[in-house]
Amino acid sequence: MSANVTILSADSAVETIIEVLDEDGVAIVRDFMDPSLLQRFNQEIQPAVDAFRHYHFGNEAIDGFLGSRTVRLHGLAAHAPSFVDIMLDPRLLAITDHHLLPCCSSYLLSAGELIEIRGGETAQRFHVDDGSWPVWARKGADLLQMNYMIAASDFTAGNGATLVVPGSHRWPHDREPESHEIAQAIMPAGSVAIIRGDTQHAGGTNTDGSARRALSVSYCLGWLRAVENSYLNLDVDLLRSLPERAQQLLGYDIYDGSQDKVRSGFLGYYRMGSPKSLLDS
Ligand SMILES: O=C(O)CCC(=O)C(=O)O
Ligand SMILES: [Fe+2]
Repeated sequence: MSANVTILSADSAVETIIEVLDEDGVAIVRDFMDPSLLQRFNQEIQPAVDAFRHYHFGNEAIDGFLGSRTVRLHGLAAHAPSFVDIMLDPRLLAITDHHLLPCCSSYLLSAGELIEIRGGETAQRFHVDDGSWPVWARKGADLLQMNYMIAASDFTAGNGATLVVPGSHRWPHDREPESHEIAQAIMPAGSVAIIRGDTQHAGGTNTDGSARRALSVSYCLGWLRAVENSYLNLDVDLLRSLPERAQQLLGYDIYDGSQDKVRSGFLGYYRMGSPKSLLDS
């Protein structure tokens, strides 16, 4: 491992962050999270972390990817109200607007995922998160998603800090990284590693036994099926209590493809109207 990730300070302009992402496909911003908001998130989510039980698909490809010593939680808005404030962070949305709005009229929360890597976990295979959808490897395919890996605890070399491959967003889809091309997102709690959907990365190996907690917030093009099934993870009464922008990001709005660069259709009808009407009733 000898590559480096550019580390920016919290007062960096969104334009500066975007320049680094254009160049490297990945950037770290330190002190990104307000410490009291992060503390609130960690406290609110703890009971769900304690109650976590592994789900076994019985398929090595997916069980290995998710990790046998890794806690993963979805449905975060149901467990931690502070998650909603985090997913609405104007800086996250501004960076996501820049990357995804050229390819869709609106985007969705793809997943809000707590990823806590514990002692003995081994590294994930290198992958791109755009690889969730089969179109990603097609020549000229759009960027499909953006991932914000927020360090909810310190990310260290020994506890499984995310491995990233700067510049790999420009690579052919089947190129594998050599060790000198790999960097590790070592960063204190409160930082964020911003990873384009087409940049290679992997969860690291936890050799020292201290838990590495990430809050991964990802957004995908609005015409894709989101990775997390928020319709089932969150109940409608909770949705009714959220700000309208959060409702839209969680899928409670019609997708209007008539605004897209390549005109497309309307997606996500509820009773031949917008799912917003379910929240109003
Ligand atoms: O936990 C990490 O550092 C990376 C996880 C990841 O990339 C994934 O699950 O897609
Ligand atoms: Fe990933």
